[in-house]
Amino acid sequence: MGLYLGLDSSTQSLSALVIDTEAGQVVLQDAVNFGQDLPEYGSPQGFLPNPDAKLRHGDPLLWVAALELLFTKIAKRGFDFATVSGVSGSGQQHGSVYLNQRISDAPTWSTTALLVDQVRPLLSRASSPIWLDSSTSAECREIAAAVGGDPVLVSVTGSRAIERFTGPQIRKFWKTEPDAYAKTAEVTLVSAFMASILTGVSAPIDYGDGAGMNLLDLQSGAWSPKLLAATAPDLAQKLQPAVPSATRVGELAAYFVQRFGFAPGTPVLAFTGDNPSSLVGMGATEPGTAVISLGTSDTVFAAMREPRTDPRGYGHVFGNPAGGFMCLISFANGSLAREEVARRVGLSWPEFEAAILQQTKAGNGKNSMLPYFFPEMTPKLLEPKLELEGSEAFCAFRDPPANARAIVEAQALSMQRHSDWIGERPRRLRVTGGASKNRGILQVLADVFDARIETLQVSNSAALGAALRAAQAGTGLSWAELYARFAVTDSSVRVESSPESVLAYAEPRAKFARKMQALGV
Ligand code: XUL
Repeated sequence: MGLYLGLDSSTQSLSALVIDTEAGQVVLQDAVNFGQDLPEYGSPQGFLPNPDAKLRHGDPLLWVAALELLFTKIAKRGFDFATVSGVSGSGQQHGSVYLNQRISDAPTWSTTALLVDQVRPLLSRASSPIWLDSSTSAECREIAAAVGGDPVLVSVTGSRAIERFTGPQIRKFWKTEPDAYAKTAEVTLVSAFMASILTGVSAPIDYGDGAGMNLLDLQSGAWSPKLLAATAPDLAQKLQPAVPSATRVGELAAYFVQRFGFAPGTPVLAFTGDNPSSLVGMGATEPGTAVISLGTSDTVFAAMREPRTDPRGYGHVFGNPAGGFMCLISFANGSLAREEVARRVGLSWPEFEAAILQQTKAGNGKNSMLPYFFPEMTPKLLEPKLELEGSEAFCAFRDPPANARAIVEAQALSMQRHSDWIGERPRRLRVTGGASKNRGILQVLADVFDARIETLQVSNSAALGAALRAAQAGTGLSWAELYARFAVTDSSVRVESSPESVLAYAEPRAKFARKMQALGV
């Protein structure tokens, strides 16, 4: 029993959550917003702005600075880090960090200098391609061709070659900056990078996040030699091994003990991807509960009863941190697209919610939208594709309520269509992420999926999942015992589908399918 710290390094923020396993309580939550709290890194939305919508890189030093700032902020609140018995975390998936020296071989972090200043000279690439990057189509084709086609990739890794996945990104780095690639001693993921910073040693990559690299052989749990060879030379030497998510990767470096007062020897459990971590935080590591996470990306994921793959090629199979596998479908046009509509029609969030709940009805009076403000990964659209169909005012973004409902209906219809391969139709959906507070969005999801919607009392499921994983390893409590204490549904939120609205979606669903077919996606 004790206190366990979970960290989540996501696209726009780094958050921390501490649970007390004995009291069954979340005792601390805090966060650093990259754009607002660290404006000097020039990343208002968490990544480096680039006029080319296909190019999306983040600054790894920003993530390190955020860690230091977050711990400083928490310490100022009077929290005693010495009470923490274990740490784990999660990171935005697929993003990669390139180091000219393994962290294990780098000098021990000194307490007389800031961490960012000690990490800066270790980078062999100043920026990190992140999951929003879609610039590697050529590399995807090359990797797939080298191993015998996408079906081979799917059978080995659970995914076809995907632009944002790490393997194609590594290949692009090798092709465009061969000297910098040659100087790279270690390639790691955001998750394992953060674990390496905390421990001061090169942390291995877990099966949850490692499966998002187009490199992991899901059956053997090892990097596939064929895929390593198809990706870039000498890659095997630059990667840490892949390990089960429950692996202890080290203990907190002396730096954190001395600067923030953590107890010496505090264990650190492998970090994982934010989605696998949320699977734990939502209490959904057993099959039967599908989760929808509404964040910068929207994702649909669930533990898998039997390994299946998406015939359309958009979905993925990742390691389930509690063992076995999970499926995941990810949509790039999530909150950034909702925010774009709200901005264009001048609605605040409460107004956006009221527009859906009070001013419009299921089916939106035949006003509909293809909601791709940015390149999309599900379905695969390398160029933005925004199409409005309906009244003149709606098409000109002059019907705020209908415009608000249209983006949400399109997102829900897309999530339903692209998760149909999972098999069982979900009767119960657990929804998390910032936008899960919006009852209007929850109602549309309930009606489109014809399912009951639940949310949990703790909304930061990725950080909660990380704290729960650290606690499971530290206390030996079962997942069921931990979920009973922490993955508790919010009884004030029970959104049911309405039969009338469910029927009203038959036509929009068919229309959405026709549009997808016309686009060939
Ligand atoms: C998952 C994905 C996104 C990121 C967001 O495949 O690309 O959900 O993990 O952080």
